[in-house]
Amino acid sequence: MMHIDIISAVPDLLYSPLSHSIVQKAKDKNLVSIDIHDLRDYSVDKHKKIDDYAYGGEAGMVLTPQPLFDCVKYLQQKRTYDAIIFPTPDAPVFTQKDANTLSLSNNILFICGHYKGIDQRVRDSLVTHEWSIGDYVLSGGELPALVISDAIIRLIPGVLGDATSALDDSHQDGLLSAPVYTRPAVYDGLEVPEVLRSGDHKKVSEWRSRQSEEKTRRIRSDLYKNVFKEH
Ligand code: 6GU
Repeated sequence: MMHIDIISAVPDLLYSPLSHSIVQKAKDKNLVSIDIHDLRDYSVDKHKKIDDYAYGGEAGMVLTPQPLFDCVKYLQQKRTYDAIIFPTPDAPVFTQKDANTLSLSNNILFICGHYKGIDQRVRDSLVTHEWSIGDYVLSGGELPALVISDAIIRLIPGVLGDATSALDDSHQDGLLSAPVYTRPAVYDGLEVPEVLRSGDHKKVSEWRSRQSEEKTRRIRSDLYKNVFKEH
């Protein structure tokens, strides 16, 4: 079973998103277990302080090395990590390819930063992978750690049934997914495309590929070019 540890100074941000839907189903099936660790529990400071001012006069607080080193060292006595991940905006963007690779891991550890970030020595000495989840700024690493965890967990074999297979997902083949429809065939005059109701599996498959390609070219030309090597 895959195990995920998450170290956070704001652990309450993490519980609910990991207790519902696909992630909860994966836990129920014993395909993943997740432990959340409150960084403050590892501070040896008498006021449980975990941050301090940045050297050099930069604005904002920085998570201090001691609680992070002690927490990671403690966890490393229990497990050997395939990846110690620091979600941060100053890193390469996390992709489906990265999710596919990580879904084969046994043990993953996330270190969530808050405030201005974490002391660079933690990144240099402990962290093995750094990812951003997109080009915008969030208040901390908790939401990114949840996003990355969800992307990984749903790919663990057995988590999704055949009916919800990850193979059809947007991005799995580098393209966006085709539109989907359900009953009724006509809703308030709005029709489901005829081809999807035809029962002709070859035609349906061709239609879906075409839709997928056209939609990707229209709204994500960056992805389209990567797949079709066109410029
Ligand atoms: Cl991984 N962290 C933060 N704080 N902001 C982000 C991000 C990560 N990815 C995009 N924005």
